Parts: sequence; C-alpha cells; structure tokens
Amino acid sequence: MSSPRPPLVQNTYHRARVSLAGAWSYIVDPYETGFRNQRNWEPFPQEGAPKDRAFFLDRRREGAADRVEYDFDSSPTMQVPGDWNHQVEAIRYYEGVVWYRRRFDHAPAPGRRLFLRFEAVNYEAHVYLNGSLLGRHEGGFDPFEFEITDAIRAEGNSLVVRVNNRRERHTVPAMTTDWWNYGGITREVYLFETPGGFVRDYHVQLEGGESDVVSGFVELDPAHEGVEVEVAVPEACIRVLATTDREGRAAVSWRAHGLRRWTPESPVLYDVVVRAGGDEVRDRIGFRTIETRGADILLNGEPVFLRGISIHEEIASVPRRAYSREDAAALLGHARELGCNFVRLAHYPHNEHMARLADETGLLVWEEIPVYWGIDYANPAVYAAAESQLEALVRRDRNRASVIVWSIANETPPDAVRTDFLRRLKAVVRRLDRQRLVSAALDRTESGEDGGYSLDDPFAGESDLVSCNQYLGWYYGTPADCGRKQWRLDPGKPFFASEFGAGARAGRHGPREEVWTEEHQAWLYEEQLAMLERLPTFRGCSPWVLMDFRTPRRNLSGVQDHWNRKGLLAPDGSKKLAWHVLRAFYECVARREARRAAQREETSA
Ligand code: GCB
Repeated sequence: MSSPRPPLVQNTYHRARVSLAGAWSYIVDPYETGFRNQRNWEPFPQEGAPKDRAFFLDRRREGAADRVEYDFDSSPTMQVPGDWNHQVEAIRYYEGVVWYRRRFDHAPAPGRRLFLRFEAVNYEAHVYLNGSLLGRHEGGFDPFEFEITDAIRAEGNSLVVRVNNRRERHTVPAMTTDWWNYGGITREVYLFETPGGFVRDYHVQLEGGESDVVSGFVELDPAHEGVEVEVAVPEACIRVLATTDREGRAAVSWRAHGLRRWTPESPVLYDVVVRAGGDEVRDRIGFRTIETRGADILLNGEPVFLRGISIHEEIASVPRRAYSREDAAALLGHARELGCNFVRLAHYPHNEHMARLADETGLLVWEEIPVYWGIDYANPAVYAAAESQLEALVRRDRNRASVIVWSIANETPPDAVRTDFLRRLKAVVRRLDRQRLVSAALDRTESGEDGGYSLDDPFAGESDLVSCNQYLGWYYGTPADCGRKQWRLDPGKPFFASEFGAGARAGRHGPREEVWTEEHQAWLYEEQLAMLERLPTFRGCSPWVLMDFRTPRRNLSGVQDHWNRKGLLAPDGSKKLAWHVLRAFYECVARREARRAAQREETSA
C-alpha cells in the first residue's frame, strides 16, 4: 500500500530508460538502528517528515562529525536486481531490514520528466533520493514509481532504499507461506523519461460476445481537456482519433474487422501506436475474447481446455528469485515442453516479462495476488494492501492478450468477513477490466454419506471459473481413493483443478505405494487425472507444481531439506516420472480438442 499516487505509467519498458542495475552497497540492520534516531546515526526521515531534511548518507561529504557508525562507502555490495538470500550466505534465512545505496549521475534533457521505477521490492520499501523521502511502498511483487524531475541532480545522486521483508500479521501475504520469502530489490530498477505532457495510461481490448469491437481509453498527464489522441494499428490500417475530457481521458473504439485473433497456436501481436501532444508510445498487443458459456471457456468464441501448470517465480538451480526475460523464457519453456497452453503464475504477481513472453509465444495466463493463508481479513489496512497489489497488477497487465484469469485468493477459509473482502476485490477487478475471468483457488468441501466433494464456498458462485485445490491421495487418502470419489459441482460453470500433487524426491524409486518416490507421484497423477476427466464440467488444470521450490516450512531431513518436492522437475531440471504422465495426458487432450474443433468447423460449414 502506498500513499495516494497517480496510477502507474503504462508500458515503461518501451520508454527511454536508464537501468540502475549493478552493484549496490548494503547494510544489514536487524535492530532497526537506521530508524531509531541513534546519536551516531542520522535520523532517517520517515513518512510525514520534512522532505528537505539532510540525509545521513551525505554527512561525511558535508563535513559531519567523525564518530559515525555506518558507512555505505566501506560497506559490501550486492547485485541489484536480485534477492539477498542467494547472494550473501550470512543472510540466506534473514527476514528484516537491509539498507541499500546506489550513487548515480543523470541529467534529464530540458523539458522532459523523469521517473524512478522499481519493478518490485520485497516487501516494504522506503525510498530516499538525496536525503529526502520520496515515499514508501508496501507489497513485495508489484511495481511502483516516483516522479523525480525536480529531485534529481545532474551529478552525485544518492539513492537509498530501506527494504524490510519481515512477515507480519498485517502484511499480504501474512505470517505463513509455502514459499521462500526472498528479500531485497528483487526486480529491475530504472529511470524513465517522458515529455512534459505524456500518455500515462491506455487500455485496448476486444469486447466479448458478438460485438466485434475493440474499445479502450487513453489517459494523459497532465489531465488537459480537448487534446487530440491517436491510436493506430498500422499493419491493419487502423487509425482512430479522439479528444480528451476534463479528466484527460479519451475513449477509443473501432471495429475489429480484419484483425487476426490471438490464440496460443497463433499468437498474433500487432504494433499499436498511441500518440498525444508530443508523446508517442508503442506496444505489441494481441486481440482475443475470453468468456464462459455454461461450463465452457470460450476463447474467441471457441471452447478451450486449459492444459496448465502452476509455476513459482524461482530459478531453482541457484536457487533465487526469477526476474529477467531470460528467466521467464526458461520457466515458460518448461511449460511448453510439457505440452501446456496455460500457466498459473502462483501465488503473487510475477514479473512483467512473464506475461509479455506469454503474449509472444502463445501461452494463456492466470495471474494472482498473495491473498493466501492466514490473512487478517478484518483489518482495513490489510484490505488496502491487497487492493493496491491487485490494482497494480491489473493496470500493468491488462493489455496482455495472454492473461485471461485474475485470481484474487488462494485457499482462504470462507466466512462472512473473508467473503466480503473477496467481493470488494472482485469489484476492483471489474472496475479496471470488464472482460477477463475472475477466480480464486478455493478449498473443496466434503459432505454427505459418501464424503463427496463440492465447493460450498460462497465465492464459488461469484467466480467465472470455479477453481479448486485438493490433495486427495497425498494429504488425505491414497491415490486409489480418486477412483471412488464423488463430486457435486455446479453444472453451469467451468471447473478448474487449480492444484493437486504429491511430493517426490527426484531419483528416489520404489513401489508406487511408497511415498516420496517418483513412482508414487506418477501414480497420484494417473489417478487424479482419471478422476478429473470423469467430471462433466472439467475444463482444465494447473497441477502443483512445475519445479521443486524452496520453502522454509518443509523440514523433513534427507527428503525435503527446505524444499517442497511436488515439482515435476527437480531443481537441476531433471524430469520426474510424473512429468511424463502429465505430458502424455496433455498430448491426448490436445489431439482430442483438435478433433472437436475440426468437427465443429465441419458442422458449421
Ligand atoms: C497448497 C498451496 C501451495 C502449497 C501446496 C502444498 O494448497 O496453495 O502454496 O505449496 O498446497 O504443497 O501443500
């Protein structure tokens, strides 16, 4: 959550940028000395403090007293972007405060505006430029930015970031997660420039249903009325003009005739150019529709089955947080090899490269915010943190054709307060994006004499895609129980198996009844898939999980060693037996879906 700021600038990757990647000095500060106003530390201005207060980092140069018990100049450095856990052995398990500093020179061209953008800092960031607090941001996986046009100096800027990744009851996620709490400036940091008046935001997408219309808006900063705005798709000979209203917004729409549809098999992207005043910004955008009809998910009006996999944003071979385009290519490459047309980016917003690459290579995407176990739903500050993360994600990625699902929660025990929390989040999504599917990974309920499964969660009725995590055959029962399990599902909605899985230590073999063996995991996959295939509304799944991942809560020595072993791939990339089971299933499904599509075409001809 941040103090009210204007909405994020759209598509900053296509602006003139200067990266601040590289070696940053750091100070590990477990006792919060930097915030405590100690005699030998200059007080750090906190929120509400005067902006012009001298900042301690410049003290030495400005002739301050000798006895100063910190010194960035003599401190060690680490690479930004990058989590601290994998870079500095001594703080691999650390959760707390680390101060970062980077000096840089930059002289913006006259008349240009300059912004400082962080793609993500986990979890809380206080950002200081030349001794003044630019602001604070809360949320470990969403971008934030500050305009620094007036705060920058041509030479000798000192940028300091206090990063705090302490888990708290009031954070989102909260105290318990089943993933590694990688701390630090985990994604890219850069400066970007715009003209004095510029295109702050835009959104264009194909409307659902039969309408065949692309609609959207362009928003300018500053918000001047009566400015002419142009949106062009040169390859399709489309050029639309509109004029801004008092809010600096202009609605645009055009008929989509002649625009080829984006699909995973043919991920067509068009150059889209947005011009206004002296500004021009270019994007690559695909056009497709996504909706549901009864139990079917329709992509461009045609039923689609989601051959998915759940993915954490981690490069397990190191292990470290993933953040770059190369990292995205590696993770999504595995999904493609598995035969997927869909990925679930669990359990928090992944970096922007993931959705951009999915757009380019043809993968459908589920994006999610970390409203996860143990959230304090009754706390308004917690709601505000969740909302701010959701809003940043939707604003960042709503021009991506690949993204078809916004998921707002994972395994959240239903009660009235939680349900109200989720409903409010859903309303936020609907305000920002009318078209995509809204979902949440819900828990199954067991009921009746047969112990059948259903989804009695009230949010199931509010989800476009009814999604369920269940671990039958792993946390409860054996894989053989899948054959007997009854399900009672809403016949009028698509059912999506957002998680199932079993742990297996790669290289461990034995009879299929023996847990932690690859055989056991493969057996679980066979039984689960057979069970799900029997459900008439089953329209896809994203089993748990692509790769083994680091997590401090998995303590079984010799097997887990702080890894969740439900990966289909081991950390070194080697394939477990279950990989081949899922791969074969997806091959079959892809053939079946292609046959059905051909039949539909025949009947309609
Ligand atoms: C779940 C969670 C996921 C865990 C997984 C597990 O239900 O959504 O974050 O990692 O189970 O392995 O238990």
